[in-house]
Amino acid sequence: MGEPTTQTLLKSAVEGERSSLARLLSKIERDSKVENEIRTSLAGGQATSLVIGITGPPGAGKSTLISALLSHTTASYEKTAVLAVDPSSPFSGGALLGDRVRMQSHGLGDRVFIRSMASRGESGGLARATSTAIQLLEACGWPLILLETLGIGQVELEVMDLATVVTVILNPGWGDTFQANKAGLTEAGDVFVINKADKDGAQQTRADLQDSLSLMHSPVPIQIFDTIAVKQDGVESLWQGIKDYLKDAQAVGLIEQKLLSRRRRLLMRILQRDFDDRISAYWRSDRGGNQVLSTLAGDLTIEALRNDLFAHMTKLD
Ligand SMILES: Nc1nc2c(ncn2[C@@H]2O[C@H](COP(=O)(O)OP(=O)(O)OP(=O)(O)O)[C@@H](O)[C@H]2O)c(=O)[nH]1
Ligand SMILES: [Mg+2]
Repeated sequence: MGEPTTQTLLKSAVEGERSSLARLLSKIERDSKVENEIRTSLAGGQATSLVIGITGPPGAGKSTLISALLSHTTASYEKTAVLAVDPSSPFSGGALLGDRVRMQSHGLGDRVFIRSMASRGESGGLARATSTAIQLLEACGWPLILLETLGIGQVELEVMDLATVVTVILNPGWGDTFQANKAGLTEAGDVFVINKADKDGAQQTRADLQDSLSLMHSPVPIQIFDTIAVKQDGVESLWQGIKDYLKDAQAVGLIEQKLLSRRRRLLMRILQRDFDDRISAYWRSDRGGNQVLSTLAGDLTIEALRNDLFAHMTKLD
């Protein structure tokens, strides 16, 4: 028996077969052709799942907090998928495995699907295939997706594109250590958390954060929550706060706007990827190769090369 095709796997994943979903996620990570095929197959679908982005500096407690949130999220939405972007390879184990065990110690079984993706040096704290992975989870009927971004402590603009709501996790002392990134992180967030509130300085951090947030103009009130994720302290209030944010955002049309912008972004990415593939095909073709050589020799202008590329790229595969 040969390997099942991508379409066979997709059909079975959409019907609810978790192992097919897991295999497809591995395939789209490894192979951009498969990623394109999945995107194309799912292109007509609507963005309906809620994506909660969980971001913040390294070690802030993002994974621990996600783990603590799961019992609440599954009570509200029945099922929750977790996508955690990890700097290492998905096959290397290590910290990633630790995360998984921590998160899976819930006994929530079928109601939780946890997956990590290797960022492989992509900027913005996300892996290349993350948006396709979200699209796939959506098609497979996961109504809520928690997306943990890499804790790089930089502006996490990418996650803003994908998430319906961005939760920024900070720790006491944030005001002192992350001075340079303050503006970026405060801009990115819809809901803020001061985790490790058992440590000194939580009050001061709240004051600092309130200061930075007072400069923002959000159509929806932005709240700050204190949590001690390791003890589940404050986690229920946080979940209520996220739900309140979603309700307020829905009321002013912000959710619809975000879902639409996610669709637009996906569309743009598909076009960009196709465009890149075609440029590469032209570059490798006899015609393109000769035109490039002529340009390098100074016999052809770059403008002429570009015109030739545009004229011939659609004829190549
Ligand atoms: N004291 C205290 N420690 C915490 C709390 N929450 C998490 N930790 C600890 O902080 C460490 C980092 O937690 P993680 O959940 O792995 O943090 P993370 O943000 O996911 O880390 P990266 O993904 O590596 O950026 C772990 O040792 C946790 O046990 C808390 O509320 N209080
Ligand atoms: Mg983590």
